[in-house]
Amino acid sequence: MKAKRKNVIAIILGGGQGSRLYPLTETRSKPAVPVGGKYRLVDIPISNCMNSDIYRMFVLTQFNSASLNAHIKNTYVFSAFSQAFVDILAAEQTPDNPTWFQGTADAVRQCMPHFLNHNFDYALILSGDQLYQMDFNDMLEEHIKNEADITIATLPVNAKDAPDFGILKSNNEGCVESFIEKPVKELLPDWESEVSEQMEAEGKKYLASMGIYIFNKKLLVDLMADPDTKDFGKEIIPNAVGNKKILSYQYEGYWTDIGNIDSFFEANIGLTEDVPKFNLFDNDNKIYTRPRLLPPSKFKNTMVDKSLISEGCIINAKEIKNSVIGIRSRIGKDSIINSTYVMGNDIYQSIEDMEEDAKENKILVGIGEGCYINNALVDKDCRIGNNVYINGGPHLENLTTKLYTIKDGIVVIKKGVTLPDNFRI
Ligand code: ADQ
Ligand code: ADP
Repeated sequence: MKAKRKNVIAIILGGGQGSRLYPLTETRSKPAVPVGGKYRLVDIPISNCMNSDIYRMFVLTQFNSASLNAHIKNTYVFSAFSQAFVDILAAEQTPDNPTWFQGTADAVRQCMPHFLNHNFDYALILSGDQLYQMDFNDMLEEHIKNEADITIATLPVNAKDAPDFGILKSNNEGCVESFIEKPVKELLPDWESEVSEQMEAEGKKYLASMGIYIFNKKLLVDLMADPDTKDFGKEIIPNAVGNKKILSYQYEGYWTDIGNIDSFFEANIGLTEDVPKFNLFDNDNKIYTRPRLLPPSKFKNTMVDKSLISEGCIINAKEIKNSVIGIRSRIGKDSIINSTYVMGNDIYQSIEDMEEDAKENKILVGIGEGCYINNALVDKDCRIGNNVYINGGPHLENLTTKLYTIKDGIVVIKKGVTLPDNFRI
């Protein structure tokens, strides 16, 4: 049976305070964080919805930012004759709700009046910080066929990763019989599930919630009536086990959470692999983003290996290896960039601007000459001088300064900062 797709709305949980992605979320909301050189985090769930023919989407975010607004407004422009939309719902103070979203369920609760302005039978609830390509139609079809109240997408994981997730057990019919949010290591032996032979061979014996849920509308409305439940993982799902029919929809494709600096870095650099697990070159599962109509990138004397170079770059670097270079990047001669994600720039500096900056001894936007940058994330619009040396790695302690942060050996240069000539990290 084909799901009635017109009856689905997607609710994308765009992020709480985003503290795990700090400092990338210092000045922007999490959905607006640039990923893969030319995309933003929010493009991933939106593209998955569009590829699944789901065209009514809400993005829930703790705070609204100009860049998120501009990105959504300029990207997801649909025909006036379609019902498609992407609406940003930011936490707002109303007489009834004086506070920010207190958790994922609270975010959905506070936005319920907006959802109820639309006709729908099913709500698809998605996280905003995951990298995956999934057709939600199969999941919807299973949900409808099995007459479930709630369906949770699940993924087999190993014992090391299991404590980071909601872990569940299901019966032979795939119905969830028990659920525990982020179990401590000691509890794990009780939570093994039967998984496919391949997953078993990889040691992935625990079924993790991917934080992707389908709810029947009436149930969602009922559950949201209780103001004491703040989170899906901590309260809504555990409370529903045993009372409601919850289906586990098992998925074995590539899926990764990119909610912290380490996983965000890995996911971006992972795109440079020979056959990346996340495929940007898939015609049937396109990742959409803003068409910026930028000129082609140009190079001079550069050796580029295993890297993604976005549009509109001017690159005179000596070497770029295992790196993702974002839109409008400028990299000076003799510089070496290794295992780094350079997010790029919001604007080009005109020749006049550059001359003006040079007169005032101001460092130009981009990366200067003779730099060495390794294991780093360089946020947008930085001005990095000449002969700057940044060598991230496990030898560095965690640290936060005004200009940069070091987390798990990854150096994150903050948005828009200036690093003077000869600066060393
Ligand atoms: P977590 O990812 O740890 O676990 P949570 O922090 O609640 O759960 O975040 C879920 C999503 O909602 C994220 O995209 C986050 O940015 C967003 N979010 C969080 N607070 C928000 C708020 N106040 N307003 C808007 N959006 C908010 C969850 C489940 C686990 C499951 C993992 C899978 O609870 O059971 O295993 O997801 O990643
Ligand atoms: P992105 O390409 O990363 O989506 P935008 O092109 O939307 O970024 O630009 C990001 C910010 O930079 C926006 O606030 C936009 O108004 C600003 N901006 C873009 N181009 C220029 C420009 N030529 N001059 C000044 N500001 C600009």
